[in-house]
Amino acid sequence: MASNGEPQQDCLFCKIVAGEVPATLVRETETTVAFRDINPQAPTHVLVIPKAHYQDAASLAAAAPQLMADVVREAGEVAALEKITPAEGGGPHTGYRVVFNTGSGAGQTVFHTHAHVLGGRGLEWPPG
Ligand code: D5M
Repeated sequence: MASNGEPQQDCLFCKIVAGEVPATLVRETETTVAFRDINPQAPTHVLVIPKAHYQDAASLAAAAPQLMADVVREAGEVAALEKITPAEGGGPHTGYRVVFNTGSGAGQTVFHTHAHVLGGRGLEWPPG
């Protein structure tokens, strides 16, 4: 699929950006949207996406590094909103993980870059 920043007709997350598919929004900026994952894997499980369509994190970083920076910064803003940053006291359920699944072999199912922001419970390492 093209990965040039243009909306893709058959892309679920482009449809969320366009308001054609409902989502539970957490934050929105000029360039990004953050919404709750429909199948949460942790008490906080929010997806941060660029509004522009790029198929994965690496292609986004290569084509539009400032936009990638926006996504990563927004992941931190979401964590702060959800009170799961280490600054919240370093208890057992602070600290969070930002994950970009890249490629179907790594579990990527939606080919519009998204950062999973996961937290609110203990997170094991290595991940499965
Ligand atoms: O992550 C894709 C994620 O997208 C997966 O965790 C489910 C989530 N998802 C799928 N459809 C929706 C809608 N409609 N709203 C919110 N979240 C959704 P991946 O890394 O590609 O497997």
